[in-house]
Amino acid sequence: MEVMAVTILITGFEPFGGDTVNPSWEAVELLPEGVGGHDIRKLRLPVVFGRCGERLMAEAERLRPDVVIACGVAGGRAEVTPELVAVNWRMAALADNAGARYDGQPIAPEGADAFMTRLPVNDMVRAMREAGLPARLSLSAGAYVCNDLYYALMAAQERMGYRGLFIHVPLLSVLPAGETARAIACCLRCL
Ligand code: PCA
Repeated sequence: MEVMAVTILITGFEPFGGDTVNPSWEAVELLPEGVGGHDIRKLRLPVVFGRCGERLMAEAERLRPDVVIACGVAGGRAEVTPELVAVNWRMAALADNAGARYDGQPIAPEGADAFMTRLPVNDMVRAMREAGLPARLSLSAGAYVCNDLYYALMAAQERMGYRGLFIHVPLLSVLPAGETARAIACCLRCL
């Protein structure tokens, strides 16, 4: 099948919470410059509420990608999990890398309650499983910085003309970075 080659901006996060590496960036870094004919651009983001989305939008304004896929680590998970939903909420016990902590409040008081990705997440999960990789669809990205980024990404989707998605990945002890990179590449080939 002929697929249309697109430009994909893919992001990973810096370490946080006392860790020295973030598996999301380790995996993104391992991706080749091109996957399935698509042009891959990479960006490492700070684990800071608000600022992560601002950085991402600045790069998206510059590159004008067709697709933006943001990745982060989810400590307790055993699978690579495309996230269906971004919610308008900040709530986490852990402070971000700038020391900010939120007990439960909207990201954008006037904004939509939630956004759902329109990328083919079911196909992605199937493709990863067929490649022998652990995968499932997730219905919540939480309410820490990953969800914050996802919300900012999706809130700008129409204006920017890209399609967005967030993918949570496991710890390196659960899935080595090379395997996670292979899983992300499976997702990119579904575009
Ligand atoms: N994971 C965190 C933020 C950065 C990251 O990699 C999260 O799941 O919110």
